Amino acid sequence: MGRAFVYVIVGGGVAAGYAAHEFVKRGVSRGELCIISEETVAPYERPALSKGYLFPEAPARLPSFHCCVGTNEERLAPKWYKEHGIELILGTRVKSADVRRKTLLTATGETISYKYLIVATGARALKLEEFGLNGSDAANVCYLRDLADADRLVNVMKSCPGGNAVVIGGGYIGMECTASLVLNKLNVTMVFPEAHCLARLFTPKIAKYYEEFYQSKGVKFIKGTVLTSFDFNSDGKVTAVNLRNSGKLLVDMVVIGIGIRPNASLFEGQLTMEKGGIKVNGKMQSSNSSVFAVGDVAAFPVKVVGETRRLEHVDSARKTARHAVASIMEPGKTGDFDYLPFFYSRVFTLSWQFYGDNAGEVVHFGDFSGSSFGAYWIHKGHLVGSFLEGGTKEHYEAIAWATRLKPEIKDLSELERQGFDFALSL
Ligand code: FAD
Ligand code: NAD
Ligand code: ISD
Repeated sequence: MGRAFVYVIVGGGVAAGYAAHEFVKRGVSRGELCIISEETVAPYERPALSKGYLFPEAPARLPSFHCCVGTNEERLAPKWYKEHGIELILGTRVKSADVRRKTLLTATGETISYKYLIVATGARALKLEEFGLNGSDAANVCYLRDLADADRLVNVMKSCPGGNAVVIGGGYIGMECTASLVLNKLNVTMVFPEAHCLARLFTPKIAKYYEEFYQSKGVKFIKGTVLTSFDFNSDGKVTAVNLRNSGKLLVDMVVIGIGIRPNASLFEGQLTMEKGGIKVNGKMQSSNSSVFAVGDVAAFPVKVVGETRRLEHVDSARKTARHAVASIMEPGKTGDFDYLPFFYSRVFTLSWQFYGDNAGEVVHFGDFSGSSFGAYWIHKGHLVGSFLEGGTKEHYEAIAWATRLKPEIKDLSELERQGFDFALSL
């Protein structure tokens, strides 16, 4: 049994939702497009899962955060796909792909063929077992990647009000989940191997600000160590977390955020890979001309840094998806993707944005004892990255613009003296 479509998107997350929106904007015909997703719901804004979804009061729930509300555009509820003749095949995993024959085989045994394929399979959370530990299946151990994980996290939080939570990992999931756990009145200890939180991006000075803010909310930090094992009770629940050279912590629940792996295995040996993902060109086209890759799974040329990168952030998922559709539907009019990396986070009352690349020397500016401060990164004599906490929309636009311009910086102390005004002056 089989069906044939002109366009198939495998994966039903953020990138799939924005790609579908772009297909409709560009005039896809009824019956031409299908999305196959392992998830049982239509594409939604994944960032909501570690923020509004975990609020103790009036939490966000679907259908309120289907794509594309994250960019203040229309909300694509399941009805929207039906109205536009887009086949949404949900709760269905693609188990193999044959790019030579242009076919996908689903776990339900259906063969789906395509003329153009967009791979939007995102990534999966790394499990403890991949580091030689066990306990991921315990009832009070949580990960956070999809809606099912978020529901589980909510239930576990509710099962131990006022209890002790340990968060393993000092990255994005660790920081955002810790804030949500505190709002839900858990006592949280964060454990991570690095010297400070969000080491992928933050400088020690920036990290110190957030760590002190978190400490003011009661969060404890145990840094420079890793989990070595769990203690379990007779029900298989985790009762304690054992740390390397840092003792034991009694716990009611554990949240793990130790990074991701792109879901690229369907195409290994068939498409060229780079940075753990599918390598694409500036049109988001892979080494097979009928296959495009977008979002977390795609390694694409980031012109502004002169490198191929795989970005794990929502803005890049949205824009790579739109660009792939433009490349497919209007190849003559679509140039190479020219993207300025953009990351952001919101925790407690704090909110920051980052643009560009965090390479080279750093110049901090603003009031680190107040509520608005930032940093510039200067590489090979040019400003290549900018960070700002507590800005307005106009302030963020100013640092984005300054970063995009890559101005020459001759004097770091003069840049430090001008601080944020430098971005405003361009
Ligand atoms: P995903 O959104 O992960 O979608 C992948 C889809 O593919 C899923 O539906 C999955 O089920 C499906 N799939 C995978 N394999 C198969 C298969 N074989 N068959 C069928 N379907 C398959 N970024 C930010 O910039 N800011 C934020 O605040 C932010 N918050 C986040 C909060 C959380 C909790 C998480 C997990 C991520 C967050 N991110 C954030 C990152 C951002 O959500 C991702 O970069 C983005 O979702 C990537 O989009 P994607 O479509 O590539 O992958
Ligand atoms: P991450 O890469 O941001 O952080 C992983 C963290 O895991 C590291 O900082 C480190 O502290 C820790 N770690 C690594 N190995 C470890 C080990 N052996 N033991 C203990 N800790 C270890 O990944 P994440 O926080 O898991 O986030 C998952 C994905 O979700 C990422 O792609 C991230 O970009 C995305 N996300 C983004 C946002 C945002 O942009 N605001 C928010 C949430 C999630
Ligand atoms: O980009 C985002 C983000 O941070 C969210 O929480 O999209 C979602 C939506 O705004 C939630 O409705």
